[in-house]
Amino acid sequence: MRGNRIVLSQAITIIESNLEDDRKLSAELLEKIIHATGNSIRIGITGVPGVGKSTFIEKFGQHVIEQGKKIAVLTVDPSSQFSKGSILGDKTRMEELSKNPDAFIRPSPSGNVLGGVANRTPEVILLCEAAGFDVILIETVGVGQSEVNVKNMADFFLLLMLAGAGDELQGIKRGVTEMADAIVITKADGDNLSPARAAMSYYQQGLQFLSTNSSAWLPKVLVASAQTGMGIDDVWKMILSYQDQAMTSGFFTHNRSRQNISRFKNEFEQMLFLDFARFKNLQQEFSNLEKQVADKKISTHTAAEKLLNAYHRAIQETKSRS
Ligand SMILES: Nc1nc2c(ncn2[C@@H]2O[C@H](COP(=O)(O)OP(=O)(O)OP(=O)(O)O)[C@@H](O)[C@H]2O)c(=O)[nH]1
Ligand SMILES: [Mg+2]
Repeated sequence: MRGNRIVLSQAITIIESNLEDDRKLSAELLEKIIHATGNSIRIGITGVPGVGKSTFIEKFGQHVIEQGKKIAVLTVDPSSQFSKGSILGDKTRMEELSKNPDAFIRPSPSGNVLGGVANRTPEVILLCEAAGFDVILIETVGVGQSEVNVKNMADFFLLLMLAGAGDELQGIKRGVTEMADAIVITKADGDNLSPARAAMSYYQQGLQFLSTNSSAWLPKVLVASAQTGMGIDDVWKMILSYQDQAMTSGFFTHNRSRQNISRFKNEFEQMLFLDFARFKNLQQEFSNLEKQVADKKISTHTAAEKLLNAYHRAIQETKSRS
């Protein structure tokens, strides 16, 4: 909490660890810092590979630091396949930012986490906040389930896009533009400037018809260049005005509470699942039922009920043994 970045890194490693001792330590750690968390703006950034996310963050991050802020950059990748590329790329693309004492850059853990994207970014965000970082950027690649995850942990969701290609051509999945609080057309420099401006008006028209969520915020479209720095300050000012509006309306707090509740439910589901998984003999029962369901011998509902009963019996048995 005194802002020691080495200690912060070590704490994150503990939070991300699946070792039993570390899980206990994590829980203690989170209890101790919880009162010092939440005092930040959490910004999710997405866009297809190569759109310019890392380069944008390099510029944007430095700009935000110039405004007196401390910024933490976290990345969420759908698979280690992508993260390998990003980590290598990010070392060069966030060179200045990574040297800045007011920035903290942490790539997502490599290696496979059980259940894919089950990483602990929401808790890592809390650690960064407790360490005094007041702008949190969460970068994700525009594929798969990761946008939804990031949307669920961010206050503001930014989609980076290129001019001159439709959503489908850019590989942006349906629904992602609808999730965005703002679209930024990137690489708006050189010959690309006027196509970027054209794309901006195109998307502005499209977004007009989107039903707004309860935040009463109308999604914005901007152009920016990480190369020239054009538009970077506009993006920051826009986010500040969002924060202002969402705080006044109460949406900011409401949205975070909703996110906390959903995280709580997810964690409970995970705990239930892990508790179930400790009974090795239930794995056999699980496979048997799977086969019966596949062969349409029993209904899925009955199979689920049988498994639940077997689980309850297993708990009962451990109790009577102890
Ligand atoms: N002209 C121009 N080129 C840019 C700009 N921003 C990024 N680029 C270039 O676009 C390429 C991809 O940029 P990255 O920042 O690595 O893109 P990314 O979205 O982080 O890519 P992944 O991490 O692989 O998903 C690099 O060669 C950058 O130099 C910009 O504003 N203008
Ligand atoms: Mg990148």
